[in-house]
Amino acid sequence: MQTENLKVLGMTCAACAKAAERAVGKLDGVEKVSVNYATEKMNVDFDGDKVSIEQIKAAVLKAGYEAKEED
Ligand code: 9UX
Repeated sequence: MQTENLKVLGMTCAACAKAAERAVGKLDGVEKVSVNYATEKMNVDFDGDKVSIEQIKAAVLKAGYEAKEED
């Protein structure tokens, strides 16, 4: 299991954070995801053998937001 912190751009309300969480949370291999609307941060625990950070970023983009690696 690995953990990553991403910056999420484009969220305009707290429900956006929940929508982004749902989009990432349904990916196979994602163990746990939480998005903080106020800080625009996503913390995601995932199995790198099943899902890549690129796939996670793509899921966020498809949901209407943009995730960036910056740590
Ligand atoms: Mo946050 Mo609402 O976008 O559609 S403004 S979920």
